[in-house]
Amino acid sequence: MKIYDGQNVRNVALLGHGDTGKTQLVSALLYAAGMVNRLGKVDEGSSVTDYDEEEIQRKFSITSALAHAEWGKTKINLIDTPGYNIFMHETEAALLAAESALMLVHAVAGVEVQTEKVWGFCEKYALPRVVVINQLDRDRASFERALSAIREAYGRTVVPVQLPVGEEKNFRGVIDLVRMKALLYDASGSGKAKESDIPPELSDAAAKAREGLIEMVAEGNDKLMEEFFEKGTIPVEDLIPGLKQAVTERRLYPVVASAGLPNIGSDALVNLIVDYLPSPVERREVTGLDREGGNPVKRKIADDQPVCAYVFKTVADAFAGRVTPSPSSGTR
Ligand SMILES: Nc1nc2c(ncn2[C@@H]2O[C@H](COP(=O)(O)OP(=O)(O)O)[C@@H](O)[C@H]2O)c(=O)[nH]1
Ligand SMILES: [Mg+2]
Repeated sequence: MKIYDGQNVRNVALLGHGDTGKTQLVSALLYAAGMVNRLGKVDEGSSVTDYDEEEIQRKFSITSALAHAEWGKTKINLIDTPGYNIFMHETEAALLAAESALMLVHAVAGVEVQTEKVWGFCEKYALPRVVVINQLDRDRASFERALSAIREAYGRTVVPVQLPVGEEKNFRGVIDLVRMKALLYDASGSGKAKESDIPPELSDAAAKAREGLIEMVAEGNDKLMEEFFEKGTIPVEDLIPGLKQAVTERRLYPVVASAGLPNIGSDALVNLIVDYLPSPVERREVTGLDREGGNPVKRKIADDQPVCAYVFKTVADAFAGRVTPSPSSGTR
């Protein structure tokens, strides 16, 4: 088995209201990362994480499920969770195994009842999160409208790091506001972008959005604030670590544009997970109970510490009996 350093692992839960496209997005990310050889689809019963008969038949997730992607040196464990109210206990249990979350928001429906619920879970477990405005290819989808609903609900620390290129059936890519490049996806559904210049009609909007991002990254970071006042901007080599720090410290919640079904934005999102979301090592320590007296003990999370596991899910398999999936193996 391949061994990864703690700093090269990401445990990411996908959260959101039912039907925001979590299960579809997991399949899209796995395909973009080259982990599976076709783009699995919820509607065809071929998604990677809705594999239970009942889930395939009903076309929604009932339990949380694990899948993993390798991306360069990094192993990304994706935890797909159910979005329906009656299965929320599964979702909450999965969060104990995650250091961060992708919060999916439907580009047509905006903030919904379970969005608020799972946002509350993230607050409870102090999880850094990326807001994914998803299904931007749908009729009546609007990045701007969804974004203002999210900001109205959660405040100005929710800040775009991408803007969509096109919308509804013309949605074809994203602008990376950190590197100021357009990432365009073709109709093949590969999830892999071609990098190009920002389309001229979007350059003003992109420049303005970038300014907003830079200001938020600098806020709460004295060194960057000084640099910002001195130069009127923050160079990209300081912006990247500054943004990572702000995300990890939950001073900033980055927003991205996506559509899992046509697989648009996927490799950009995988890169973002690696670049900006924290590894388990950055969680630093956890509290558990000792075996003798049940007294609370703290354990550092580091590669040189003894193995210590937290079981967040056990499945009863008709053939294999009870199975406890580990993040390193996935459930299938
Ligand atoms: N047009 C479009 N449909 C999508 C997209 N993502 C998911 N869907 C559809 O939305 C429905 C719910 O998707 P699913 O992944 O099961 O949502 P979940 O409940 O959040 O896991 C399914 O019919 C999907 O085919 C997308 O990006 N664009
Ligand atoms: Mg699902």
